[in-house]
Amino acid sequence: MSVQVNLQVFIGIGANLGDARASVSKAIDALAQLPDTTLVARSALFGSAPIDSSGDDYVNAVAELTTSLSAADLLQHLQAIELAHGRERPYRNAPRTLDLDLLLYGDEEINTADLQVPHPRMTERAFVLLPLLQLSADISIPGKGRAQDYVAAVAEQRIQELPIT
Ligand code: PH2
Ligand code: MG
Ligand code: MG
Repeated sequence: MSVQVNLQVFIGIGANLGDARASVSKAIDALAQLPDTTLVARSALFGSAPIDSSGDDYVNAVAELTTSLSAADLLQHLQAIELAHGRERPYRNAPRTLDLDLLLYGDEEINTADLQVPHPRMTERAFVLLPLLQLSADISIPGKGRAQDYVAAVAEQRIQELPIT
């Protein structure tokens, strides 16, 4: 008999095309429906200025899951949800209807052609760090240390928590 191991996983969610707020909320609902996966918590929605990107302000959030899916299977599911929301990839960091990034997968470090975990730029981005820290104030990032220690360096990035509507 094989034992199913549930890992704690964090997903970064972003959108800045179409009804971004609705897309992020629907994406969280879709994450809750994934097989062998439980949605544990979700951050508030944040509005943030595009970083190395263009177009409207982004809506960003982070979701915490537990899952027994492999990282590769989880990535496939994330890409399927992106596609279901009309995601196109005309060029790098183009405005997008929905972006789902695997930020943390347990304490694993993964470096394959398709997937790098922890997400390589997560410590440089307020739109990842602030929602992540809402869910887990003392979280550590494998290979990088405490997420909290990176916040001061992103203080100039414009971001605000959006009011609940
Ligand atoms: N995602 C990017 C590039 N730039 N900027 C903001 N504010 N929010 C994002 O989600 C975002 C970005 C690439 O995925
Ligand atoms: Mg991204
Ligand atoms: Mg992405």
